[in-house]
Amino acid sequence: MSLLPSLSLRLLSVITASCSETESCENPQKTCTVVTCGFPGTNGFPGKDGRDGAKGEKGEPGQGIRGLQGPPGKLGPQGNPGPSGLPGLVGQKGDPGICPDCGPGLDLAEMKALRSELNSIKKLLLLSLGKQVGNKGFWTNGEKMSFDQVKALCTELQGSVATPRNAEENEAILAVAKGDAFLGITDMETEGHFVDLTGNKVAYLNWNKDEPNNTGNEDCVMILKEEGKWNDIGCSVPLLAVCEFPI
Ligand code: MFB
Ligand code: CA
Repeated sequence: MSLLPSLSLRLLSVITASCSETESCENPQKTCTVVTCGFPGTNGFPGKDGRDGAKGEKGEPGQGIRGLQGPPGKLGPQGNPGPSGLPGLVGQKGDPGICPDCGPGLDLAEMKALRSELNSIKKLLLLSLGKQVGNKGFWTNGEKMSFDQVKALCTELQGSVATPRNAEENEAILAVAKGDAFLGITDMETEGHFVDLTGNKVAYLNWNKDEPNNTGNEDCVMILKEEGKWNDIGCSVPLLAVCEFPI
């Protein structure tokens, strides 16, 4: 069936009267346009699908039945060790030790007697090998070593590096050492501020002429064998060890 007749009915007919070639179209009365409309056409064919629209808002959670709980997942990696626990309670007192060769333990009186005997032996050794001034004994092993080694030796023997508090003690140290020896005095903490090994400023000083001069950074103190005068000296210079002990 031709579409032409319906189309011709529906076609817009536009009749445009226009001026003849001999007349000017400048005169608006001479031209006009007439438009008549036909009946609306039928819907055309569906167009091609449009592009996807913008993503919509998130919907409300579904009202469906909650699924059953799945099986437990696989075992995770081992965690880090936790913090140490609180210290336990003090245990009960143990039974007295058993020493097959020991006699019965020493009682207090026996302990005191033993300590007194030990002190006597110490005093005897010091007097025979060293010098006593007041309640102090001075002793040397006759070996030269660094200042740190002298400190370690005297500490191990439960004494300390010889530190003269007066001229009499200074003379006794010189008599024991019979050579250049370290004293228990340094200015390691504060240059020029000489203190004993407990950090207390020393009151008695016996510097040699033009000493201390800190030649090449001297933080230790030696007693000079000639007159027992003092010189500041490097702590690693090997000098005689002299220890002092309470008597
Ligand atoms: C200096 C003394 C220094 C060294 C050096 C050999 O005295 O101050 O500590 O002992 O002699 C001149
Ligand atoms: Ca010096």
